[in-house]
Amino acid sequence: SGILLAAGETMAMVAPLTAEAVPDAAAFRVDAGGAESNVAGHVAALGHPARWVSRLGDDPLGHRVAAQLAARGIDLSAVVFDPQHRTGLYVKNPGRGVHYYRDGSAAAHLDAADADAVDLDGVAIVHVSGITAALGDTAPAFLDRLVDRAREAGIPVSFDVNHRAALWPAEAAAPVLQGLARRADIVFVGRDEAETLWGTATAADVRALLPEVAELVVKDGEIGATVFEAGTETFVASVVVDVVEPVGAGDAFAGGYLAARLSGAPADARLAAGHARAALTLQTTGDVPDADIPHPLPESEPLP
Ligand code: KDG
Repeated sequence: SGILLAAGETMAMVAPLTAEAVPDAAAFRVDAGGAESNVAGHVAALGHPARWVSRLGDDPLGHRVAAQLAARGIDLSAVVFDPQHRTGLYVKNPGRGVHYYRDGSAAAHLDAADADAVDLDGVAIVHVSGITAALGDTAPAFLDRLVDRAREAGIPVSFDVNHRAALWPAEAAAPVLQGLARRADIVFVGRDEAETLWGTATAADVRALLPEVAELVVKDGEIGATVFEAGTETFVASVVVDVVEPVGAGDAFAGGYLAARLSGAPADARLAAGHARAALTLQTTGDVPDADIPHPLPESEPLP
């Protein structure tokens, strides 16, 4: 099958353990949170080799993020610890959005030379996202160079559009994210996300906008997802669950889908695998399913 290589920023994520608001919550988890490493974690959990490439600050949160990702079975051998810049942080306020503390982070200093240093031997899929295109001055060049190198090596590029409105407005993001999608072989985009960016209403409209993408996956939340490939169109309905907190579900979907693709599964099985991972992730305030968190929280004990 080969390695899934994912690249992009991962931050320390602070989230209430239950779906309470941050000002009121009694207990929190501090885990690793980043779209691309989330995908790598799902792929690893499903039994495929996954590597994550990025920079972390050489600080306690950076080392915690690394430990958490390693415990998910992700290969971190290519991660650089940057002594000059901090690990980014993000705070999840369940049902109310996310707050970033990431300006000038170590990962925002990824650059084209970092992309040149990436070892693509044995890599079957390179997975990136539009978040990197919105980070700092040099990270967009990292993303561009990595996509170019994968294409030159004949390695399929998987691109999750991942427009983050807190990083850049839709008007600025729309042409950049469309251009990146055009250069990818596999594209994940939300139907509503595409509507915000490009004004498309239906999955078929998104297909009409991106006809050259070999494998275009349009996700429509709790309804289902459609993959367009080789003149065919396959729709599979989402799994119905009680949603605790939605952030991370898109990455879970991509991870499940890509793991199934590495196994050679057909379109309907790829979509079903995506929905299955998303369903698990929707049931936690974390970015990934609780079962994948290395340190189960002990029952509280009184002080001696
Ligand atoms: O998809 C989940 C991500 O949004 C989360 O992990 C944080 O990477 C992140 C980002 O930039 O929003």
